[in-house]
Amino acid sequence: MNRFPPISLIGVPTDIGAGHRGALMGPDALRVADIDKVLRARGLEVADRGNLSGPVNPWLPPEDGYRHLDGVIEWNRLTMEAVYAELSEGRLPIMMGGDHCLATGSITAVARYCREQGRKLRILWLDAHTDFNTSELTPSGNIHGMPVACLCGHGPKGLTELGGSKPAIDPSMVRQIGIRSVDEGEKKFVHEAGLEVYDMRYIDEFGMKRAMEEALTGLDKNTHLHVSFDVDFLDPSIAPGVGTTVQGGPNYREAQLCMEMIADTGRMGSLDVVELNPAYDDHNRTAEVAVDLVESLFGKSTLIRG
Ligand code: NNH
Ligand code: MN
Ligand code: MN
Ligand code: MN
Repeated sequence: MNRFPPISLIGVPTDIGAGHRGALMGPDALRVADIDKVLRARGLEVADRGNLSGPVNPWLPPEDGYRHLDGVIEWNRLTMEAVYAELSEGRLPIMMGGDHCLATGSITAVARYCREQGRKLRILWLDAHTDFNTSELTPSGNIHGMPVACLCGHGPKGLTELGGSKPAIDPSMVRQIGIRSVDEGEKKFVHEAGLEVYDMRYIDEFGMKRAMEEALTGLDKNTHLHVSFDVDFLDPSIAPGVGTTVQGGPNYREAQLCMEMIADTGRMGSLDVVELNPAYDDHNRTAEVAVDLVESLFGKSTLIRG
């Protein structure tokens, strides 16, 4: 019935790259919201691999433009290995963060797997933020604001060379959706790099449908689609449980449409769900919305037109 490979849930409980504490509880909040059961109910095979274990968050101020660089590198190394292991077994990894710095490890693994398999890679970055800061540009030193830059080769060696000396990805592989908070220097760098951004102004003017049609253009049978879902992509009225809320995000229906259009491609091969922060949530409401949207990524649809 479904066309997805078996799924592996990988919990990565750390907030080492964030500016607020609490995202380390994200994986368990997703479990409490029944992420495994909901996917099994769709006929999918799901294995929960449990949580990775890495260094504690020492909660120190930034040094030379990076907060906790060594710890961030270690957690990303662990994440890369775990995600790569699942892909090599033909499985679809869902990396449950944890903060968004972890997408560096996750996507480095996906990019390596795609290179080895001779597959093309398209990355959908669903986020309020572009995460394209460097140590010179960052206003905070928080590395969760830097993973796209690191993946494109701009950042400290320990993160840019996680998977070898060449950058893991090229900016042309990335489509960013829902963007509405970009730092001044970061904005200039996003333009220089040529990242394709569907910001909230674009979504206001042309709608989520058009944004997603554009972002998904050019996929073919040989394309692996990676979705990096930062929960702060969503409007805070439906998703208060994140460290960095930004007003004016996609509402529930827009977010559903986004996920359903991704599901319709049948190309999703890996997923990150990051930045969920139960310390800021209202009961477990944001985790439940995130799981509901993940369900849609795997084919749940409100479409009855057939
Ligand atoms: N741009 C800000 C910074 O770099 C915020 C990043 N926060 C995020 N990114 N949640 O997705 O500090
Ligand atoms: Mn992010
Ligand atoms: Mn964000
Ligand atoms: Mn549901």
